[in-house]
Amino acid sequence: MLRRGECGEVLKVFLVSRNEGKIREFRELGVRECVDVVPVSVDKVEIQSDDLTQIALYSAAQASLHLRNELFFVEDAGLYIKPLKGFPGPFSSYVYRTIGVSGVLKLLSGFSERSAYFESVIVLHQPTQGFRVFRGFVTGTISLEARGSGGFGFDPIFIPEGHEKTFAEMDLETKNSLSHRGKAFRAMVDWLRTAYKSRAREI
Ligand code: ITT
Repeated sequence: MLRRGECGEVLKVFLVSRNEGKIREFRELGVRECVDVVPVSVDKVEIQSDDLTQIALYSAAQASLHLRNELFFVEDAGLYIKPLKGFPGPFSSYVYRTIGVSGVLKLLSGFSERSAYFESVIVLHQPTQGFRVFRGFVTGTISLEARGSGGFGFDPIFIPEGHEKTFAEMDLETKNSLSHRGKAFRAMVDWLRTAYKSRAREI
């Protein structure tokens, strides 16, 4: 997928996830940043906690039992809706599977204040150096009805600030340029580039 001629040195990093939407987005983000994001599925239990960082750190620790010598990352993300006091937040995956987009819209019926944000927490594992956390946020509002067929999860009801379309009405590149996930990923890549450059200087 990534050719050396276009990118110079391509960094390869494994992504531990089973979420196809998330994998698609990270792969595209990787192509832009000259990082080959290789999805891998590992048996792990997702703990319940009201803290995304704790969930992601626990997932990364479990994955490291299988991928001890690999550069890999996991991501945990959630949608926080202000008038619902942050719900579903860290429970987004469960809420999406149970009441779904239409259930969330029902909970919000009658609310004129509909502000919300997405948060992404990435935990990077570096062999011999342990874990490092990167975060990204995007603020916006919850639409009055579901719109669009792109993306995944709550994308049809999330309108990022300064835009009129929902994430599900945008193409993958546009969503990635604005999203919580894109911001966390670019922070990780910036850090990796600096870390690898200084290591190369030491050698
Ligand atoms: P993993 O295998 O990577 O853990 P997952 O689906 O369990 O996949 P998360 O716990 O991080 O992933 O996701 C929580 C849920 O939040 C996800 O299932 C979506 O419903 C929602 N979500 C997260 N990021 C989203 C995004 O960019 N757009 C829409 N919904 C999102």
